[in-house]
Amino acid sequence: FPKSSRKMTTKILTWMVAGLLLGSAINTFVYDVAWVQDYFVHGLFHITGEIFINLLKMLVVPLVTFSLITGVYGIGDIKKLGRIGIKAFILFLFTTALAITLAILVSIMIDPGKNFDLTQIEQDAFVTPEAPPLTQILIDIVPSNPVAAYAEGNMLQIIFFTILFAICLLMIGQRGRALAEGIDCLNEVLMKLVSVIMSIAPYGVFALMAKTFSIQGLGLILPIISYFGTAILVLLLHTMGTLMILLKLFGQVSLKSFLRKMWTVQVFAFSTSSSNATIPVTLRATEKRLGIDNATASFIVPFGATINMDGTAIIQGVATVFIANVYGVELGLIGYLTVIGMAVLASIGTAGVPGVGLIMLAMVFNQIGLPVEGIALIMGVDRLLDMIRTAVNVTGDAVITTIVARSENNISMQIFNDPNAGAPET
Ligand code: DAS
Repeated sequence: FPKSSRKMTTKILTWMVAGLLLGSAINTFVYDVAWVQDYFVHGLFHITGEIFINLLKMLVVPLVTFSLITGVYGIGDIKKLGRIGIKAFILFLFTTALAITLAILVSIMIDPGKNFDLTQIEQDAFVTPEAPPLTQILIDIVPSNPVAAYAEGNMLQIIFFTILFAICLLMIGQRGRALAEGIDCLNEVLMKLVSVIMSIAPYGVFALMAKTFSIQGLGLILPIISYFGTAILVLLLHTMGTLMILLKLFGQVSLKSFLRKMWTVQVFAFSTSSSNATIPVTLRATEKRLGIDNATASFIVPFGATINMDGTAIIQGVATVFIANVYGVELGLIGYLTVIGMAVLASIGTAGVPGVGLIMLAMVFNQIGLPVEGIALIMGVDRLLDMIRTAVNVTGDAVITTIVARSENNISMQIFNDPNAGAPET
């Protein structure tokens, strides 16, 4: 495991457990002591936690905007988008939509967080806004004033306008290069900002866990375990079920050979929690071990790392059902359809760096009217889930690269089926 990532994971988990234990101790022994409430639970812990959540929310609009423009512009040439790009783009959206739909269906069946009686304080503080009719949601996707959409953080309108802007930037060719390079640099700045904010994640997680467990008590552990277990179950079902079925059906390749050659990529993604960081590893594996030609792999893999995040969409689906259950919110069919749309769009707009799934969760919650503060309940286990969902994200990228390469006959089945082809030097 890359040392930095392992260190960060250990640090977040340590502070998470510390916050959980301190909060539970406060809840058990001194919850009625006024000054503990005032100076700690609703003082230090509340302020620190809220600041950290605001830091996450602060990133959503610029992160989605610059990552989207960079990702779409990265296609390189609208003509190049052509057959291969269109096939990959459609498959990316299709698998992500399947992932989030599976997540919601399984979550509704398991119902993590149901009947957990969030203390009245938090439940009353939250009033479910009326969900607009689906026709209105569709009409409202198109911003009448994009500047207002950015100012208000209206994510559906921002994503709509940004994708349109990025495609037109691509279409003006050389004229747009300077602007594209500037935006690419802004995207780099945002990636750095994400890693800076993630560096204080341990303290944000500690404060949120300490406050949440002070109020809710140890009883909250079971719903969180049910959330974590549901998320892992869906991530596994999607990776070993949906993706493998699609690979067999449309790729007609040996699943055993694929998995044996891709597991090092999955381990690298797991340990870095970053699809972007794993791009070079995914590229090497798809070209040298799976036998996919360079042009196809070098186009689809980075494209997928930017806009294809099945694992992230799954977590958004499970987290939405969990938080809706805990806060007693009935989402209804419109609500779930909005979540599916938002999660697919959010996965397009999210860059492959650690922790962005959590940032995009704030966007999904905002859009469907769930309290963003609910993120506090699941933030403690998010780092572990980030590692797993990132491995799912890159697996999805590799599956679609293989399917498209097979359909274009841009893959050497001799290399693909050779167990030693491109094996990393021992
Ligand atoms: N860590 C992100 C990635 O690199 C996924 C996420 O945060 O959801 O794919």
